[in-house]
Amino acid sequence: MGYTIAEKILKSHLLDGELVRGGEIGIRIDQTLTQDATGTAVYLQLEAMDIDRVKTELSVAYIDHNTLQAGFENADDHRYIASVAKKHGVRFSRPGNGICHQIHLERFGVPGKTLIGSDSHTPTAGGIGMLGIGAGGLDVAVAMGGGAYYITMPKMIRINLSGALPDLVAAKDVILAVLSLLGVKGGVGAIIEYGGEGVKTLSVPERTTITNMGAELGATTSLFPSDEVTRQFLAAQGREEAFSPIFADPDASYDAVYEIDLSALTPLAACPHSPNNVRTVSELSGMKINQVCIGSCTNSSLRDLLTVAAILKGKTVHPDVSLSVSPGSKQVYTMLAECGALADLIDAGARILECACGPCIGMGFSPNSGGVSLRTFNRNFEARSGTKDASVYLVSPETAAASALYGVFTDPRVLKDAPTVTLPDRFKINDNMIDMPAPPEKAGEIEILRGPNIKPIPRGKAPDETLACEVILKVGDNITTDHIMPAGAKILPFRSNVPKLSEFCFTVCDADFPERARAKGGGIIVGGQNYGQGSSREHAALVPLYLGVRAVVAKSFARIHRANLINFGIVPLEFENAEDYAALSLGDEIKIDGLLSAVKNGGELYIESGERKISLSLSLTERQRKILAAGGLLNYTKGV
Ligand code: MIC
Ligand code: SF4
Repeated sequence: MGYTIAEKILKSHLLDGELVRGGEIGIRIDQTLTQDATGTAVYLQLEAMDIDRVKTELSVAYIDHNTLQAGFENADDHRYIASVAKKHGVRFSRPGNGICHQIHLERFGVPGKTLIGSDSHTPTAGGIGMLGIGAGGLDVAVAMGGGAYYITMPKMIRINLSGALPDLVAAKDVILAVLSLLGVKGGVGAIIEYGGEGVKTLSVPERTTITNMGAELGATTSLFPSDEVTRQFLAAQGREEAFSPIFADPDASYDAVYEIDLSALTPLAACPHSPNNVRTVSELSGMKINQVCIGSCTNSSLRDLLTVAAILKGKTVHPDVSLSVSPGSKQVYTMLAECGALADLIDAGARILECACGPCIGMGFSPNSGGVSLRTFNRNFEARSGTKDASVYLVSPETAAASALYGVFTDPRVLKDAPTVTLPDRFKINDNMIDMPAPPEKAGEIEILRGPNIKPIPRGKAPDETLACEVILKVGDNITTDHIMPAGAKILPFRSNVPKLSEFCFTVCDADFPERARAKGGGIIVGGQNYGQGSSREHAALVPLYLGVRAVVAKSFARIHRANLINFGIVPLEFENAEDYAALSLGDEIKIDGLLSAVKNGGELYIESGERKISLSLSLTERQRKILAAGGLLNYTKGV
């Protein structure tokens, strides 16, 4: 039997286990990336593991999230990351150079290679046939040290594309259609591969919009084949030698196959507060809007911004709308400037932001109270924009630009002329903002620069044999890491300071949670389905650990967050019967007997609450058992 694209890459990188779907495998990682909001924790852990020099083919540290500097904290973090990168053999992309996923694609991605990143949108690289996976920071640190990266061998989902996109219908509409088909849990435990004749009609930036937002399906990653379109893109980046073709074998086996006719798609929007709450733009047409934000790792390519500039050229943004544009990279920004498109954007009234994540992570541009914001981003979770009662809709650059002109939700197909955008034969290449590390013989001379806001990472400890405590929080389904550990301009500066960060933990759901957790000396959290979806931030495990959370009992967990819980010694327990979720309430005293033994050796587990005895399940691989029993991956790696 033939192989899927993912199986071919996994097979050539397999270090441990067998390619049997559902089993645990360890793979060799060729490249890693970090960004600054998760990066300080990654490098603190790299240091804690006594790794002097990274062992990957390439590791890059990007600064793109915390670029707003209203105090010393972010600037100190950047300085720390720059110095630690230089010392340990990591390339450093300076602030202002752009968003990690966009730059990595332009300058470093290689079809057929493996990449893990401490950011959930690392699968963007799948648009050129690179296996990119989002991971917790500690997993990334281990991979930098040359260790294998462990995942459950995913099942394979295939999406066949046919036809071609109509004018003003975009790649964003394709992924929104997939989200409406599969939902935010539809990709959990799976790799999504795109194939079929329609693939050839999509450029690399369009493919990466689709693979980027595959993260919102909960998928391990998404992949396009590496074909002639990929070769041309890499050649235009001056990197043709990085190209190699990769396709799925015709007889590859998939667990599910879906068909999407590109020519039948219409403009779509994800409505508040979930990326899979999808409706057609025509249904929403006429709704008054206050703000439009164009950018993020989903839609900030040259192709996207040239399209937006062409739509806005010679016109004026509606007086009731504030429009921001953040280019994805310095390459995009300079090319927009050189061809005059930047002037068209400025002239139409766009507020141009620096090349960074910006409003996507709540770093500025929060909407007005109760405001309606149309964003070309990938997440519209409650409060993520910085305004709790705002309504955020996720749309294509085409829909965003048309709506910015009219001041209401507008189907871009009303624009008479669809802009024709052709990608250049040669992008403007200048890597002057990506610093080289020091050569190994000079590394000893480099001083690591730490600021007062950079605090040590808390260490986990082995689970108790009998856990007796209280339910200190009960939450519903699809809790995101933005609920657990919110981001935004006020909180992100404390990503290197877990004690300070803990004051904000879960406050979106329950303002009293941090106080209660402290007063009770910790306890357990009860969650619903897909607990911990969204970002890869390990702070969503580290901070609860700091607040004394010893276990989370949920109906099910999202992949990266579950791995992060295990990495920090928090036990991810599942209800054997989902209905038992109703039996536990905030403040209940609970007891779990034999927890440590069950972690080590398996066996039956119950949670006792009053008269009730509720069955739990804890499915762990041998490796995960050892990690949890050691109180987390750092202890396990160091043999503590
Ligand atoms: C996000 O989009 O939520 C982030 C910010 O990029 C996160 C990482 C983080 O929390 O720092 C992600 O997607 O992993
Ligand atoms: Fe940055 Fe937003 Fe992309 Fe996360 S989703 S990496 S915050 S642009």
